[in-house]
Parts: sequence; structure tokens; C-alpha cells
Amino acid sequence: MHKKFRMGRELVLSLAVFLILLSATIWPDASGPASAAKSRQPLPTRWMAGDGSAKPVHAVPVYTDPLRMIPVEFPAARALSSVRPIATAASTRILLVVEDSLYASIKTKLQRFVQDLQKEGWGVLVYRFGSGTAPSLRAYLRSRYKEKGGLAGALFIGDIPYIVYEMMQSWDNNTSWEYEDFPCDIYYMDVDGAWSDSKTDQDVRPGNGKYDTRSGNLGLEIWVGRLQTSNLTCLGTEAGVLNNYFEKNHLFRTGGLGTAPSALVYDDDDWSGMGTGDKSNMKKIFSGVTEISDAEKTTAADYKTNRLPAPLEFIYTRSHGWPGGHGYYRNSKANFDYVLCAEYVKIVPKALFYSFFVCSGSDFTAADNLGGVAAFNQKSGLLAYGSAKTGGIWVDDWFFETLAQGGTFGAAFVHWFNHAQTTYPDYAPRWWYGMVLVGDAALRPMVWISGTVKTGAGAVVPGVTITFSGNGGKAVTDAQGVYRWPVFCGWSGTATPKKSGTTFQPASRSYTKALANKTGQNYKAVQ
Ligand SMILES: [Ca+2]
Ligand SMILES: [Ca+2]
Ligand SMILES: [Ca+2]
Repeated sequence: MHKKFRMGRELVLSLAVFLILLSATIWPDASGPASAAKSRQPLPTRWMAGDGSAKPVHAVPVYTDPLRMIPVEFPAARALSSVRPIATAASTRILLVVEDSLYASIKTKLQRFVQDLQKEGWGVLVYRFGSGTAPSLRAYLRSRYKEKGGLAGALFIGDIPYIVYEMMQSWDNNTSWEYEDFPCDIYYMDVDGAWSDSKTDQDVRPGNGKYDTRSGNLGLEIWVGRLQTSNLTCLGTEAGVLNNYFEKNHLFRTGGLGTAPSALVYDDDDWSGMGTGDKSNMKKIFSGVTEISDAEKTTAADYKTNRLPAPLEFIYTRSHGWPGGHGYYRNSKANFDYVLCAEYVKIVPKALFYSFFVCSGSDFTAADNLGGVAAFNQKSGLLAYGSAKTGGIWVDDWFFETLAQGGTFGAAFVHWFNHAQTTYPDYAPRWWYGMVLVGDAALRPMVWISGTVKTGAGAVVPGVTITFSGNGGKAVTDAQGVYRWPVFCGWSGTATPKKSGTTFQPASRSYTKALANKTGQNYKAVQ
């Protein structure tokens, strides 16, 4: 451990508390041309462990080449809609990298998952990962990205190699320094930058297997979602948890999973000032947003009793914690109570999507980690994003504006990261290099438009095609004359029914910012 840090641990903590008291909720910022609201960084997320554990040093995982990528061919499904609602979407191809030894036990559900993706318009490349190092896998991603069809993102299913990154960081304008290492998936998302293990900087060492230096094109080219369940033993076996996940995923993509499209913003004391901005971001994709950021109203008891069981689709929270859970202050920060991962398992929240601004909450190498438990929980949970180190997402206007245009969580992540890194290059390493996407990053929040087509006499009309403009896809009424169709949250456009020899009243329906499910979207058929 670094000498200065070892000697100064108490001093650093005291100083941090002093500065917190002194500076309200934000550090002054010395740089940046952006607006005043954006030119300040939040207080850092801190490791606060309910089990009293200390932040670990990450061992460097060992992998061996050659890279063995074994192609999998499934029968292809026909696209029913398009995944290209935003003009900036560069590619509609996704690469699935599946741990070879896991493949046989998840094959059936995996095939249906691939077909669900194809129905949305994705071109899906599926490979069993037999062996290889992280650099070899990254080179492979780069080569697929550079092909004509490009690559939007990759999903790593099972135990797929990761790297460890290390850095010295200061959260107090270079007054004190601390060492941190962490698993880093940004490594794979930046397919063409130069990454090396070459730096000497206090505790950071060259040649120790931990990356420490980036140069070249720092922008992210693709997104990576990690579906690693081998260490989520509180939920079940590795294959069992994955099969359950694919079941939930299929239900969501076919309308059988999800509640009222509503969201929660829950920012604890140190980030009370961010609640308004976070709510306004969330309002870009959901109409029903509950924001709680009053310091005394954000408590672990309230979160567990009133929030986790509520019919929320997206939970967005800022709190201190560690991989085993997170917590909230009360009584003017005299008390700090935890929400443990085990409680997520016990409560089974209804939420599908989580943003965890929680120190190390998304360290996917930790047993039963928060991001993994939330995303792979039994009956709910599809995607969590957060940090595998201290830090977490902010200036996420860029994130939500992508979701509001129909971008996936993966696309939102890349768009946000690149803007944030360019705008705040000095902040990016300590704040955002640990950010990871846990789960299927090809998802996007959806709302459902549904109704029935009947004649004036009340007879149901099957086989009516209803086309949703702007690459929204086509629904067809079933034998009961009913249709139900997903559009992304925030979609605007027109739905137009069509059947040979038939006219409809109304002839079409227009939608402006669909932020909630719409039922009763009926048409009368005149034949
Ligand atoms: Ca190193
Ligand atoms: Ca790059
Ligand atoms: Ca609180």
C-alpha cells in the first residue's frame, strides 16, 4: 500500500468529512467550459461495507491463448421491427460471446434470445468462447467492428476474460491520493485505443499485469454487456440463473414482463442537490417519476419498505455502498443503514432497470455483487449499470437523451461516456473507467400500445396490419382482433391500420412522446 495513504488514512477521512461540511454537496471545479450546473463534480461515492470488509486488491486473472471462437448457427428469425430509430446508430450487429463450457446448458433459451434479437432487427453473431486472453478477444472485437457491417456491441455470457486497471486518484484537488484497482470493461468498448501496463506512479507499477495507461483514440466504439452469473450463488447455479434471465428477457420482449412504466429517483444526502436534474432526465422516458432526495426522507427503511416492492420499472439511486449492498443516511448523517444484496433477493423488487451510483456496487468479480443480483434477480431485473470502483455516472443528460430517441442502454452508455470523457477528460478516469453494463445492453425501455379492431356490428377483425412509423415495426391483430405492440419510451409517430378491402376509423392514430402504456387504441373496420 502506498506510504502516504497508509500514514494518512485517518487524516484523509477527517479531511473528507471536513470538506463535506465545508462545501455543501459539491466540490468546486477548476476546469471546463461547460455551464455552471455541469462544471462541478459531485461528492465521490465511498466504500461503506455492511460486513465491515475493506476494499480488496484485485488479483490479475490468468488466461491463455490461442483465441478459440467457435461459431454457432441458429435458424434465423425474420425481423418484425427495426432497431435503428436513431440516425446515429452506426451498426445493427451484435456479437454474443458465450463461454464454451456453459453453452450446452443454456443453448435452448439462448437460441430463443437470439431470435428475439433478430425479430427486433439485429444481426446477431454467436460464438462459443473456447479460450483466449483479454487482448486477443479485444483484437477480435476490433476486427468485427472494422468489417463492413460494423458492430454495435457485444454481450459476454458466462465467465469471459476481464482486465484489471489500476490508478492513483485524488478527490480533493490533489491534496491526498489513494490507490485503486478494478475490473474494467471500458477496455473492450474502446476497441482501437492503446492500452498498456507501463506506468510508474506511487503504487501503480509497470509490468504487474494491471493496465494503467491509455492513449490514442480514447472514444468508445462499441458497448459491452456482461452476463456473468458464476459468482451469483445467492440466486442459484450459473446456468440456472442465466436460463431464468433469458426467460425474463423473453417475457419482457414479448410484453409479459413489466409494470406501469414508472421510475424512482432516490438520491441520498450527499447528492440531494442532484435530485431535480436526475428527475428531469428520467422524465425524458417515463411519465411517472417519483423523486426523493430530501436528506431525511431517503432512508434504508423507506427504500426497503416503500420503494423496492413498488411497481417501478427503473430505479435510479445515488448512495454509498460496496458490492454487498448500499445504504442511506438519516438523522443528519448520524446514522447509516444498509440495504443488502440479500434483501434484494428476499424482497424481489419489480424493477427491470437499475442505475447504481454506488461505490464498487457493480464490481462483477465480487461474489453476489449488487449490480448482478439486481439484474439477475428471480422474477425481475434485466439490466443494471454502475461502477466497479469508486465513482459513478453523472452528466447523464447524454445517457437519457439517447434512450429518449430509442437508443439501447448500450448506445446510451457509449454516447454518454464519449461526451463525458471529452468534456471532462481530467475526471474521466477516476469517475468513469469502472463503469460497466450488467445484463443485456441491447434492451431499451419500452411502452406498449394495444387495442382491438372490430366492425360496426362488433365482430372482431383478425389479420389487420398496424404499421408504426419511424421504424416502429408492424403489429398484426390476432384471432380476437387484438394487437399489442412495443415502442420505445419517448417514441413519436403514427400508427396506421391496413387490410385489403377495408377502411378504418380512425384512419390512423398519432402519438407524441409515448411515455406510458396506451390501451384502448381501437379501430373500427368498415368492410
Ligand atoms: Ca500496471
Ligand atoms: Ca477508441
Ligand atoms: Ca438520507
